[in-house]
Amino acid sequence: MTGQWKNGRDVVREGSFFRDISNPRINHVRNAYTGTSDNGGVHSNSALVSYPFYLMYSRYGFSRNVLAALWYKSMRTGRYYAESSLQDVRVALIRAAKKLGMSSQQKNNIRQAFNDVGITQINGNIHGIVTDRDAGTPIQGATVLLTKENGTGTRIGFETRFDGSYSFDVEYGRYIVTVSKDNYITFKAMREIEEGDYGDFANELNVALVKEGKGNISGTAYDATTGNTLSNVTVRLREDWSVADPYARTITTQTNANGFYSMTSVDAGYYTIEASLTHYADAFIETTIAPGRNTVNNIVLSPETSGDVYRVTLQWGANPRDLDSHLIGKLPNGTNFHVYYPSSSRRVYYNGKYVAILDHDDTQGNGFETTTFSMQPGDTFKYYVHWYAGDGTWSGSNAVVNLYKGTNLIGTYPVPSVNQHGNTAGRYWHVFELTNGLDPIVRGSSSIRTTAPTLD
Ligand SMILES: [Ca+2]
Repeated sequence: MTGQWKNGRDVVREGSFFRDISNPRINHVRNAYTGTSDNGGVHSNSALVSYPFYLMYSRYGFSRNVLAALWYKSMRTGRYYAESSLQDVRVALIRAAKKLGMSSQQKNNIRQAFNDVGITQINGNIHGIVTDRDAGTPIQGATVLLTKENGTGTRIGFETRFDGSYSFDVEYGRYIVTVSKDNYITFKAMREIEEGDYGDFANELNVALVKEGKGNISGTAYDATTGNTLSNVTVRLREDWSVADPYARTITTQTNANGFYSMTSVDAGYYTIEASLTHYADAFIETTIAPGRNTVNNIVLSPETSGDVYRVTLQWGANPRDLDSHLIGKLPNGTNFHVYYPSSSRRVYYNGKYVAILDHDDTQGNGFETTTFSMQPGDTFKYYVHWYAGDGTWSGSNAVVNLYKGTNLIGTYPVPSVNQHGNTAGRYWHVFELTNGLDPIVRGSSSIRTTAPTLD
């Protein structure tokens, strides 16, 4: 590409071309073709997507190679379908830039190129329910505030509704979410909201407020695959949920020879547990210490694996007694596999190599289950959790699923906020489906249903 931006110049007569990408007739949404010919002018209106490419090159200093990588990535990870809008392209490119590790400046330049043609930003959504941790009842009239993390202003407030719910549509950014209410300790968490975080991508943050007092926290650290306890794990309790505050109060301890740690008489509040041990992926757990109670947070650490191995861990609280991990997919010969607890179904091999192994399962409360698997390009696997037995509710299970690729944590899925027993709400938690490629595409459809997912 040496400044040649004329589409089709080699296939039509000398000196002619179809469209000049550097100077298209349709260069802004306001002069888009809106008639019915050519299926709504798909060819001439396509300039609204190709012109930002040119602007990123000519106006915002992206190299052609970077743009090629960006567009390619967006095609692989974007949510494109027949009804995709121009804004979906913008959202897909920003998501791709994020996956490529581009800087904020580069992402802003992408946004600017789309603004230049009139494809403006769309908001993302965050919503949740605020409850009293002790009583489990919704809190009406709690103040939920969203403040841009860099402190440059955007500050949006909301009072929770009668059912404790709140919902915001906000522009992209990293936000500090605070939830306050008289007589309760103020809650604080960092959440990143990206453009187009709607539907399956919407952010859910449920908050159970506690009152002042002292509580204890304890737990045991385990190897995710062997189930053995781990000693000398560094366990750091850090104030607030995932807020990058260098002045946050921290308390640090280590697990003993039995893998056990405990901290007593800790101020009630909201904390992030950061656990680390050499040759294991770091683990992060957002937790709450309630006054007069002992909070149990076991720590499940995933041993290092090679970069193309996936591992999924499921952890849950005292109730229900027994949740089960299920992984389904197709083998290269077209037959289906299903990896779960029966001894004959714990391992699947293909051509002498393993596809998936249920490394660890539990049948009692405060358990964890681990499945390790490898995928071929283009494979799609689905992961779900079955409520096998026990009391309580889905929300009260405190279940969380973590997905690793190598030592990178690529997804965390808290259980959906369904305040019902599995018998009432459904016994199947559809957690995610994963399509393997240069970049894995994970859809966190996360919902409770009455039937298990099936393979297409
Ligand atoms: Ca189980």
